Amino acid sequence: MFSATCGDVNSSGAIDIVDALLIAQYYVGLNPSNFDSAAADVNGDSGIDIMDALLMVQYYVGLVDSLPGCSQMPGPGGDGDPYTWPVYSPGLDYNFRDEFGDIAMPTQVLNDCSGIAGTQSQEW
Ligand SMILES: [Ca+2]
Ligand SMILES: [Ca+2]
Repeated sequence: MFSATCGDVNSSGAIDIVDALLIAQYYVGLNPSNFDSAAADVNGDSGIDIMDALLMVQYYVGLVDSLPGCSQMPGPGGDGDPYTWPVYSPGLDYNFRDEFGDIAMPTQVLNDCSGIAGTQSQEW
């Protein structure tokens, strides 16, 4: 399910206890009004049953922080708009020696650490 309103079965704009109740009503054969069954499979098992209603309750009270059947969901958190990263501007003007003075050239290469991509042993 890739609905932007996944979990919000009554299209109220939020996931709350009413959505859980409507899923439960749907499951027991009632025909709740304003019920969007396309948004109801919140555990992603391709069916709508009481497990979806229980998961909605758990999500609503904060016992779980995501709905596995939903790739996007309204409710706590962001507004759904993609984040725009600020422009990267490497304008750093910093002279190490101004702060720390002259430091002697290293005399050993310590290569006993993991993740070393390379060493600098000249033009210090
Ligand atoms: Ca709702
Ligand atoms: Ca389900």
